[in-house]
Amino acid sequence: MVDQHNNGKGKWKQLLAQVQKNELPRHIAVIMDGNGRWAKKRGLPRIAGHRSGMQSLKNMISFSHELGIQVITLFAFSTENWKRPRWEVDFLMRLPEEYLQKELPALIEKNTVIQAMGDLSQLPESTLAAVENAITETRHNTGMVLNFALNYGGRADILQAVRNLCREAKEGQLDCREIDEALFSRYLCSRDLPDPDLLIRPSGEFRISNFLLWQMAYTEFWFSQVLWPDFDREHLLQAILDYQNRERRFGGIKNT
Ligand code: V0D
Repeated sequence: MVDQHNNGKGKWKQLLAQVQKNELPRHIAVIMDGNGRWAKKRGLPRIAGHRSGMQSLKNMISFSHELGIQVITLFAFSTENWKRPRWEVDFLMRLPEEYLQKELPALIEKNTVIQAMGDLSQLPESTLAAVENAITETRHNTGMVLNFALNYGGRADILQAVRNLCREAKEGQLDCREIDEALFSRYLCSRDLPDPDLLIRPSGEFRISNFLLWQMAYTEFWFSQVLWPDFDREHLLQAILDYQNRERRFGGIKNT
């Protein structure tokens, strides 16, 4: 009888009870990895894994919204992902439209702000149009920020910041001695967002793969073997609890 409380649905409620609501990570970054492997394990085509990963994303977003997370940055497509087979890239590029067609009304209802970062100019026209429309439609919202990294690379981001700084210096709009961390941050494409507090990377990889490099200087990393389509609210709560326990332990000596 007692055991029932620890099964299935009970587990996440137990974890939720341990979470400190006033010390949630403000910004969670996620590398949604392991979709292809999830499909392969089941003898399904890779695209079935991506579709399942999209369901997992929906769940994570709605649970994060309930918890009161302020910003989520999702690594949806990296600059390296163009090297995948053409049919897979084509399929992936249709997902933003598919996702937004179904989810945008509910996201607007929840006061969500949709943002994107990366070199969007290389995206197919219809993908870009759907993303830009979602950004415009949610521009004046004030709730949770969903920031999609599309054709994003951390080094490329740093380089475009350097180029813009150099140009402004050359044009005499900027004195190089003014360049400090705060100023540099404002030239990155994450300029309006706080740095991530927590990075979640499932699927057993222990790398950051050219994701937010400058911005993750002090981020806590949470790695897990779970494949992204299997990532559920229990994993999210576990990641948040691990984050909170580390914050508690290192609270006094952070940023050193
Ligand atoms: C595939 C798991 C939503 C990761 C999630 C183009 C792999 C599903 C979006 C999306 C992808 C992007 C922008 C936006 C709204 C939704 C998405 C890609 C892949 C890469 F404004 N899911 N999703 N984008 N997958």
